[in-house]
Amino acid sequence: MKKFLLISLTHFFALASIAQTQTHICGSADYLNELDAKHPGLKARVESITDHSGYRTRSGTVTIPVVFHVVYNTSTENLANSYLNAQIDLLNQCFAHENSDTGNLRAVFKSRAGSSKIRFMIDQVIRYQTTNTSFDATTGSGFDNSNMVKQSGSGGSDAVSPDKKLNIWICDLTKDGSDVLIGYAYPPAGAPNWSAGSEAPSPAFDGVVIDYLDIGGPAKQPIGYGSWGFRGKSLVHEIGHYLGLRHIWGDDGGACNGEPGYKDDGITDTPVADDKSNSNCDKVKNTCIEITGDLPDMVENYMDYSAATCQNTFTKLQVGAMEYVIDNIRTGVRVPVGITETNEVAKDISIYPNPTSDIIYIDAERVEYANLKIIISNTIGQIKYQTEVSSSISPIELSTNGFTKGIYFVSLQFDNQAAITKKIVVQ
Ligand SMILES: [Ca+2]
Ligand SMILES: [Ca+2]
Ligand SMILES: [Ca+2]
Ligand SMILES: [Zn+2]
Repeated sequence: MKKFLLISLTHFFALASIAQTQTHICGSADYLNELDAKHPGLKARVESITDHSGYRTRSGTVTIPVVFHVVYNTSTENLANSYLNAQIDLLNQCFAHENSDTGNLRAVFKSRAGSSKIRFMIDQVIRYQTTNTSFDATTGSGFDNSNMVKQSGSGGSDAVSPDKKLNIWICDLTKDGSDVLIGYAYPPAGAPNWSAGSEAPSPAFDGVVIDYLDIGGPAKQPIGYGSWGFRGKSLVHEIGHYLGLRHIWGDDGGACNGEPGYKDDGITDTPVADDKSNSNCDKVKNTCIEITGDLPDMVENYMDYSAATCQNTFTKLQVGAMEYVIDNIRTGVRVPVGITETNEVAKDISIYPNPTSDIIYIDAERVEYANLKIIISNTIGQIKYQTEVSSSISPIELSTNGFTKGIYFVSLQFDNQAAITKKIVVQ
């Protein structure tokens, strides 16, 4: 018991000292430590299993609908849609390994870089002004204070269909102006490499909580954008957890293979590492010697605590593990009915907010076309609105004023070729 308590305290001291240098911190390992403190020995039972899913189990793209809950106290925290769009773009680039900084990956890891078939689109944006000035995770017990952001009765916003959508709560996680924790996520129940009980305490808490300071991407830099590393990469890391990935150093407090207390991340193509990187980009370090094919520590990996400027890659087997989770565990998390998942064009388009009351935006920026015909029809096929726009307009803004409440279908026809239909709800 004392040993585990010591581990927990040590971790908190580390958090406190790292906070001063504003490092990339995620809470998921802390959650494991907390569970361990509550149930001594649980952490030790974390399985070390070899990845069994292989690379690229998917032939088609799967698109995850994202519900952004912007829970703000000040107007600064009420991030504009441009930040959310930029973040979604960055997610899609990073999960496809098409992000602009992939070239920074060292040659020795190039053959291990994975490109997933997982994409993201905004399903809806919920904005709620709270009287809570911070949801920092160091106040109170465990994540109780942070998880208040997920409860309408506690100054937060309730999850929307967490079995079907990825809920992401954006809020102030700072404490006294410092970032002690940037985000956290729960793996799903039954995820390989995680012990029982690591999942969210209830389905209503499933999803990701992330600091408003690190939402954005190249098209709209996060507010906290600075030299040390906010780049919108924290959400890539947290969604890695949501899809079952562990930290590459195994959350074992600094052990290497063969040493007492060693834990593996369960992914064979991420090199063994003793401990987390300290928010830097040390491409020289090789903390653990692997018996065969020894490699340096992979600081470019999203599941390290290296600087965001350093991170640019998931490995092939990490991709395989995430696709395994989306296809076998989080099987309900898919684009809603009305969206053609297999359509290669569909993944590059987002329509938001959805549901809407008076306006929709169509973001088709990533599709190459000259002219786009837009037709909005109701459920019995009556055309309520149609227009044609050129590719120079993005996002496309359409008013739904005058639409009676209900379900509509938005058909998008690009240059008289690819056509997709997406469902929207006017409320
Ligand atoms: Ca590994
Ligand atoms: Ca380790
Ligand atoms: Ca090594
Ligand atoms: Zn993490």
